[in-house]
Amino acid sequence: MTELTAPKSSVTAAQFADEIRNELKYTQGVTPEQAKPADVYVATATAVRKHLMDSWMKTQQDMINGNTKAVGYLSAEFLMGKQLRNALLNSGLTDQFYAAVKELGFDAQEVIDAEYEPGLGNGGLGRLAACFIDSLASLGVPAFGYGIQYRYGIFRQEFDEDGRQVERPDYWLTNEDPWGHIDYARDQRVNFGGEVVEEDGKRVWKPAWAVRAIPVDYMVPGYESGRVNTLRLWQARAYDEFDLLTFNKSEYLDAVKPQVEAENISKILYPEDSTEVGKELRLEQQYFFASASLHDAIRVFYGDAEKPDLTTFPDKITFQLNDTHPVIGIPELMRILIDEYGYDWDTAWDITTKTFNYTCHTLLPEALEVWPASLIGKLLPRHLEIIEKINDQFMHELADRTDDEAKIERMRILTAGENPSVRMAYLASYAGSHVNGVAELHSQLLKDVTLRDFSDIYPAKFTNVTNGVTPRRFMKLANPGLSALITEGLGTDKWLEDLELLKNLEPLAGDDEFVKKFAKVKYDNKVRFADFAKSEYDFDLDPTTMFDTMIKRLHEYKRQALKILEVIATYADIKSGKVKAEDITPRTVIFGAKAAPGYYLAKMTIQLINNVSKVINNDPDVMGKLKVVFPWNYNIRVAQMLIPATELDEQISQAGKEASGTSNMKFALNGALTVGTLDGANVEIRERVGADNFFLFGMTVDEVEKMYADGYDPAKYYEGDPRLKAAIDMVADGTFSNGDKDAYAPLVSDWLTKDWFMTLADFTAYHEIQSQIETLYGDQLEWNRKAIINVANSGYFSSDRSIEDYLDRVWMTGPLPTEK
Ligand code: 8GP
Repeated sequence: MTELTAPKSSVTAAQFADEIRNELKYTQGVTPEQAKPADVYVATATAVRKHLMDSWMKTQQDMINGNTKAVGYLSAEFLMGKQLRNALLNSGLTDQFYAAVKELGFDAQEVIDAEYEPGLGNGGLGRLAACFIDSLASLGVPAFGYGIQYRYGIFRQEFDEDGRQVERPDYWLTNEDPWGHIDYARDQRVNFGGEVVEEDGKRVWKPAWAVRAIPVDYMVPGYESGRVNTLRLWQARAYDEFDLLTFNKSEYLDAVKPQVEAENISKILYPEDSTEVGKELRLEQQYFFASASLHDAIRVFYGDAEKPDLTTFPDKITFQLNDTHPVIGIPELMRILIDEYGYDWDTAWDITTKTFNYTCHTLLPEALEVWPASLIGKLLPRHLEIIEKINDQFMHELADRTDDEAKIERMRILTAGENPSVRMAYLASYAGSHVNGVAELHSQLLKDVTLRDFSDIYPAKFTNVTNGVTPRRFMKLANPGLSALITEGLGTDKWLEDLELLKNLEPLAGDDEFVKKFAKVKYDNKVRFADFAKSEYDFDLDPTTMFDTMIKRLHEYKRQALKILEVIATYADIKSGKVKAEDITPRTVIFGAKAAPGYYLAKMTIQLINNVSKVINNDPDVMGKLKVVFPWNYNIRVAQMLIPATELDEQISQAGKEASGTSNMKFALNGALTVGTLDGANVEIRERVGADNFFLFGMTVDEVEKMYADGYDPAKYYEGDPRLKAAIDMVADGTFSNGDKDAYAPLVSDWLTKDWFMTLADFTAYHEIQSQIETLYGDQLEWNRKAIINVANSGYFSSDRSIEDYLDRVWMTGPLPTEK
């Protein structure tokens, strides 16, 4: 057997430079003199891929020939971030790259910048999927990420003159994509529409149209594991045969229509929008990638065998359903087993239920997908029949287990009545082996509230796996300064593979010299971000002010409104003379957020923040004391710059609404202190770093529930806190809209009459905690000690640990054997 690739590559810088030259010549057709940074980027990426090729092929061979169950991570989103530096790091070629590029006469940063960031995800769920496949490869677990290669990812965000969000298309594939290998030979046919007929006593699906699914393969190199997994993203293409008939009748436009429609399936990432339902194209996307991926896995493990023994399928691979988007894969596997391979229902059911597990990522009931049965029937008539049968079987099973008819009725997968619909979360909870939430509190709330009936009947299915983040990207790549200091402090860099080793930093929080070094790293990161913000956005940031950051999707439940109202209240305090500008801690408040294109109040909140920023940043009364900036188009690249520079991290959602959060973990690991509610993973972060090192405020889940039950009246809080009143009045009186009192009327009216997420009720507590924060910030040594304690105790939040939990609790598998 061949050896795995050595972790640290033995290639020299000179050799690597030759490889890049070679790619420039034979792939790009340019001399180094003619080459542009973009050419060098493509050439380097191509060279790195070649380095990974042996490990990639060997990992696949070991997986196919061995007995280690693989993991299939089915996800509609993979928010990968840029690949070059990560691939260099994981293949041990970083130093060689910098030296080689220099030798070739290029600026490494320009080469890195030539890569366009793919935005194939909306936010937390998509980034989590990317962290997970990194960890799977780093742990040496054989795995596939399966998703869609969208032609357009999440929109590029701009702000217009009035501060409004403008969505622009994201042309990420206009340039070369050296990482993705289009594998035409391993395409899959995905059928749609038509009808089901009875033939020889069998139900036979006669589809009306089909799409060709072509895999685009991305290598997923593990960090020093010698393993390289695959991210397989499907592209939709039309079949030529479709237009021929019409074309022959010389109706050209009609002839290409099906082509265009077929290719639309992978054209665009659906905007995250909890209010949006019934999108036919979205269901097409879901089925498209679920079906192609399941067929692909069968091909990978059983080749072209005509009668494979698919009862062994669950021993070959276990599929994780990343939220409800791939849940249509459940009836699809049933259909494949019964219709394509001739298994009986019970055997198919046994295989299917052993194959799937389901992760839920939300607590918002409106975010749980529900499809009209009529739509499923139109696009996937055979699947609707199968879902009906699953539902019947389920109803019988429930009748055996409980006498509670109301409960049975509540649990229907297929709702009763005139316009039935299919609840995808229920289908997944019934058919999946395991169901998990993404933080302890979230999993508890799933059991107690969202999926309560299911956890009553099937308690053993329910488990928790707290999210995590990859330290390779979010520490080593994002924060080289802190990474070097940690390695110095620990005397080893093994923490990148075993993040719990950070615990050993804790004693250093008592060492003033170390604390000062840590503070210096943070300051340098602030300077770095200020430089970036200047060149990228033309912002002037003062790195001696506190960097206070809130980055996440713009959503009412996350409560960016709470933050901006507190900023406005402080501004109002100074303007009215209640507080002297010199008495406040100078702060730079940084927001990053995209709002779903159709989310009216979220977009208005963006506009408000932008206009508050305009007014405050230009007011000499607060200059140097308070500044608000909103870098547009927040993405992974911005996150990697901003998180290491942040001192105060805002995690201020209404308790019981944020499933987990993952930026909270990234911040703690990069030495920011958190101000947060008892929500999502904040709870666990606080437990680990200690209550003294976390700024807790706000109502708890129980208090929130009680307030809903008692009837919540936001106006009472407006009247009760003069600072809050002053802030809201300022929004209403046109201060941030050139005197236009109507500009924010819908927002103001929502706050005063509805305020579903209780921003107003938590406002006073939020202000009080901010005062404590300012006091502590005055003692820089103490502040930084606490920041170090945060870093030291956050090793648990590595995605490596999350994956180990999935391996033990859900997937029941592990790494491929290594050969020594
Ligand atoms: C997010 C949760 O909101 C966040 O708390 C959690 O950290 C993250 O998932 C990873 O678990 N949920 C989503 O991003 C989400 O539901 N996205 C919708 C597009 C489905």
